[in-house]
Amino acid sequence: MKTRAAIAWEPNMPLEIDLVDLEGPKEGEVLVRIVTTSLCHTDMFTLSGHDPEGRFPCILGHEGVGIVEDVGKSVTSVVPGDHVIPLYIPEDPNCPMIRSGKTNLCSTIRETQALGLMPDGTSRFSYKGRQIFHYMGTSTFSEYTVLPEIAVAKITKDAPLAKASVMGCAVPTGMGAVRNAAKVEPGSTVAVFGLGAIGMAVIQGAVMAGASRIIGVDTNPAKFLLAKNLGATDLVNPTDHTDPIQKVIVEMTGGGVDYSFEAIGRVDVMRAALESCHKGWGECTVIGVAGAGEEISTRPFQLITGRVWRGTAFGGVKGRSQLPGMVDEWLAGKFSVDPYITHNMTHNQINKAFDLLHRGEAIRSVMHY
Ligand code: NAD
Ligand code: AHE
Ligand code: ZN
Repeated sequence: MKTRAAIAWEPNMPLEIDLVDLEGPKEGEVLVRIVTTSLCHTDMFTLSGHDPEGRFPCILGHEGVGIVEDVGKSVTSVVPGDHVIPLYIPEDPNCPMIRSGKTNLCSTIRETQALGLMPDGTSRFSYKGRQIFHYMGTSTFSEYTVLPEIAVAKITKDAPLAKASVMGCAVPTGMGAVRNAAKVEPGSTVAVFGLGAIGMAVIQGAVMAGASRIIGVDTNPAKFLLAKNLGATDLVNPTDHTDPIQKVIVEMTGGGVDYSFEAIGRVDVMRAALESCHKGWGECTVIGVAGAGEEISTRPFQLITGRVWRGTAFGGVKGRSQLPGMVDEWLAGKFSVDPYITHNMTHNQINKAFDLLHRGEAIRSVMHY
């Protein structure tokens, strides 16, 4: 079949909308019609050419929601008509990583996914006979996409598809980082570095966890109003201070925060976030994705004196067994996704979404097919 898709032909070039050939689902795969998709910083990061796993030409997009249109042989868990969220971290109950019970990092199809291919080592996308790579196993910037059955989470049909795309990455990543990685307790102090959608979801998660103080940090003060509305108690712009930001936060909190989160992808800020933590127990969770060749460093003394550095992908959320429950929480009014959606546009306007995110003007742009 043909599908309308935004093709990333090479790094740092605008995406081109065109009709692409898509092969139907093979055994264990499903065909999904994406209804809405939103733009995450990670798509922009890969387009920048700094992602060591970025392969071109490809169809980007990993934050979306859609409807199952067709299923391949042996698919049993979804049927046409089901509403699903594509998962860039699948959940295969037979995967040893999942069976360990210790992680959400399912490894069943990780190798081929990183190569931009389906589990059988081929791509379903092509353009005039030329292979186009998948991206993060999801490629939601195509109206129709093919995914392994283990990479779709079936959600309730009550969830409005016009808004649910942000449940594909931003919300579970930030909230999950608070709940599953840091395990923030009531009364904790929290610092959030980077107030994009991920940082905002950390704030929302920290409020829900009962944090007593939530310090939002961003170099773009345009982000402060939303962060405050979501529950940040303090807002700090590092450029307003001559001291390093970690010194500012340690002074503000009388020794450092209990939990910090880096949601930017800058290794210097990852260090600052660790060093903003309280001696003896402060824990820093890295969420931001840094470019190829980047490394983090600090004085080992920071760790010897009780601070902890950790990271998380997709907030530690297991997509098939836990994400549907988070969607239910949203629908039950435990939190709202509305604040994340600053822009709505058509899929044809996708390059505008990149511009808005790049300029720091959007939290999430939701694109409607
Ligand atoms: P975003 O671009 O919307 O937000 C980043 C924010 O960081 C912006 O508000 C920007 O002003 C701020 N910022 C930039 N430099 C700064 C600095 N030096 N100090 C303070 N603030 C600064 O991005 P996003 O979509 O929220 O994603 C954030 C990061 O999280 C990205 O690196 C993304 O790739 C990553 N991410 C990781 C996961 C995961 O599973 N680990 C999931 C989603 C996104
Ligand atoms: N390909 C990059 C790493 C990118 C990365 O860390 N991706 C996150 C999700 S970001 C979503 O917005 C992730 O899931 N990581 C776990 C995994 O297995 O990829 C690189 O550096 O090679
Ligand atoms: Zn993302």
